[in-house]
Amino acid sequence: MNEKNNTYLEKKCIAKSYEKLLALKNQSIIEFISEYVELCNPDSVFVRTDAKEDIDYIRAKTLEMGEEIALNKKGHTIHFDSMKDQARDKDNTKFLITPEMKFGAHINTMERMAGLKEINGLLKDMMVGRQMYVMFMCLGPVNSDFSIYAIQITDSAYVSHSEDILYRPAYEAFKAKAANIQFFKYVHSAGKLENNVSKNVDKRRVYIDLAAGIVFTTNTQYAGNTVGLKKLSLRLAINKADKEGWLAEHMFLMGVKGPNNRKSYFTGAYPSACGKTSTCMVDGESIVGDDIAYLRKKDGNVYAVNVERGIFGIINDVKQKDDPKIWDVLTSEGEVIFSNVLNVEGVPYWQGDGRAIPEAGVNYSGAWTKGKKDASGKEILHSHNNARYTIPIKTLKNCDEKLEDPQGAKIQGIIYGGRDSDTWVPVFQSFDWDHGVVCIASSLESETTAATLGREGVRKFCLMANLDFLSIPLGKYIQNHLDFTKGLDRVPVIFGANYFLKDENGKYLSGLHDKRVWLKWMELRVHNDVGAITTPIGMIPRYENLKKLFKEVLNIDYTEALYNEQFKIRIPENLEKIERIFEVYETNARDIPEMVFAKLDGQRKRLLALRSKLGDYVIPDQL
Ligand code: SPV
Ligand code: MN
Repeated sequence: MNEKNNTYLEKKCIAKSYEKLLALKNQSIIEFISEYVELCNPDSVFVRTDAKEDIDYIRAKTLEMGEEIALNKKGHTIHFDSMKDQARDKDNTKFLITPEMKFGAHINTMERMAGLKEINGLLKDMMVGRQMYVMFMCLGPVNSDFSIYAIQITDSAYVSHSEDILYRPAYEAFKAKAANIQFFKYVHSAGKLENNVSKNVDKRRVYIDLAAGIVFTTNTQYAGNTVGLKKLSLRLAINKADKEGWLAEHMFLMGVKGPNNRKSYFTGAYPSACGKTSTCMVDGESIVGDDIAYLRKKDGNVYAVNVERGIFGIINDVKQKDDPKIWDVLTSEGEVIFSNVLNVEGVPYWQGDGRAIPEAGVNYSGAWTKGKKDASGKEILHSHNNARYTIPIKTLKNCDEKLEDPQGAKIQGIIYGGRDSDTWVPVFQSFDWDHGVVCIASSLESETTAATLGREGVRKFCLMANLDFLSIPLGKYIQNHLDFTKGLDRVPVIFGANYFLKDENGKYLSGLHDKRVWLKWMELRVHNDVGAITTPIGMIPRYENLKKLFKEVLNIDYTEALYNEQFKIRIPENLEKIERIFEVYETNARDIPEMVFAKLDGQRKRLLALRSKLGDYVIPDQL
């Protein structure tokens, strides 16, 4: 690096930031930051260490710059994203690839040099008039086998603040490791702002340069696009995990209590808006994390950590009655960022909060009154479908003690759940690991909801709820899962879950809280404490075990009639599902493990054999 760069960086650095960088004794960090200071040309650079005063500085900046507005409760703020910037932008999220990188269908890619040219063009002088924040962070607990370090560069105080709530600070870890540290890199600029929101959303880009381990993001503020350590890291981590023999997953991590104070840890992968966060927050159990987990093999077992220490959760339908734990946090003093909800004189309102919808307030569309329409004449809801809260997990009363354990939690079960109105039973267990990986995890589908654009109830293929983030070919990803448990002493048990099964009149067959019972059943199954009924799709609960659990957990008299309706094997629908999944994999057949076709075919044969014996719909009693 030349003298000129050093001097330039030093000149831009404020509040001892340059000294903070030098103290890291790592030339590659200085070079990385210098490169983007020169390109983006911020007025000043602030380096955030782990010190409280630095964290407070960023919090104060969010208010000073207007990216967040203080609400009435101490520690509560509200942030808005542009009306056109309310979710992850899948179309403009691309992997920059070189000719030897093969990704196959389902993954959005772009030629690397063209992508770098475009993004460098966009970033040029993008931070003029603004301050650049440099953050040193860690994915997973610091100083653990799971830790991955990361540097975030951003011109958004809101992004920095969110990252502080969601991830562990690691300036001291960077300092201790000096030149021996490897890290992911993120460069973000919100671009031109108008009323504090990104103006040029048409130039929103999320470009992932796997070769350099850098993700670039421009012209957006929505956290799913901008907070580097969240979904941008998941994409880098899946690629890194592939090379190193572990798994990076879109999964919650939770403890489930069994008899005699036993606690068993589960991870669970569910597509967005399919019950992932609400499952790991259920009453009576404990939460380690709600979104991203890393899984590694150690001493013959699988262990997992939560990559995060906070939650960026959907706030829709959070009610005092149904979600008392999260309600408590959202209505008590403490650090909370609300995004894209309605602000009525310092009080936040959201959809399905159990309160009357106010007549007027301020939301992501500006001043809002009931009935306000957007440019296309569509009514603007008071709070967005994808409105969110950002909170530290430790503020939840049911936060699990494993949250900061560098060893992680030993995993007994893995759950895959989708939104499925007519095929899967509410809960079932795979015959073994391979069957679970193929016929549950790799067969996961989910129906679109009113919360996403387009027609409702359209089934979408949703491999392990991780398809949006895959940075390796589908077949390789599945093969890694098949290989993962080879040689282990104890292999986690794979379960399928479906909270959205409906009867012929379109009425949900499960209650909102039934998932608490399904969790208890799975906990008993991983210890072989209850039996199960073998069906062509896997093992399902016995009526008497569920009846007892419904009484104990929910004080509900669970009837055999409801059990038969919920757990009948729907053979035509299951066969159709297998055809759909076959089709997905046949279009990529070259890369797909033979095991996938073999297991799907085995399941098809079992279903056909049962149908020829007992007809299309088979209740558990008949088995
Ligand atoms: C999801 O959509 O899966 C989320 C929110 O967890 S985002 O940060 O947008 O990915
Ligand atoms: Mn998620």
